[in-house]
Amino acid sequence: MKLNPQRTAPTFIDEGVDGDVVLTQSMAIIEYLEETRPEPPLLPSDAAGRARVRKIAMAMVADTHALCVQRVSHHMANELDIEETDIRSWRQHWMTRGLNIVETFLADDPATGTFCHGETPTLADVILVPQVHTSQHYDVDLSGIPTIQRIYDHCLTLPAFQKAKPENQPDFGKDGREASGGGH
Ligand SMILES: N[C@@H](CCC(=O)N[C@@H](CS)C(=O)NCC(=O)O)C(=O)O
Repeated sequence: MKLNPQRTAPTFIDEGVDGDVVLTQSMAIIEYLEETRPEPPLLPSDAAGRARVRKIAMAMVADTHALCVQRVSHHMANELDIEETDIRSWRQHWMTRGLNIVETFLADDPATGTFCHGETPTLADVILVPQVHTSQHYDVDLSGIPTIQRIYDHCLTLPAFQKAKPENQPDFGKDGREASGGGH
């Protein structure tokens, strides 16, 4: 609570010579890492490319993930008496819609490569992979997003993405739920 009054994951602490930097909000953290550890870059060198990468990421972070987090479903269940099956259907609706929109951003755009943007991973892939993982967890129909599926499958062949999987985190399963990434 002291470090992160919003009580969300992640909270990031960077130990610096002038004291700790404590950050929350994944986009702010990733951009901080980009500025403080610029190699390898997670954002393209051109402004239009950076805007495209941020567009893909924000369609997930702001327009999809935010509607499907635990505090939203808890409010629906506990304050609004909405049934679990309806909450599940709400989550599936917004996840399907968000991923379908990102699929239209990616499919047939020459800027899309092996990854969301070109031939190296960017902030867009860093955000997209956990959203696909979460959607699988909630049995979202992923059949209509072949470009995303291709990029997701490729990312998961890379050690950095494998290392970041929820089941490879030290707190995974500690409270009976998936602790990092599956908990939302
Ligand atoms: N926009 C925030 C969202 C943070 C967030 O909601 N994280 C989830 C875990 S993926 C969480 O803490 N859920 C707990 C809850 O909703 O109470 C970010 O990108 O960091």
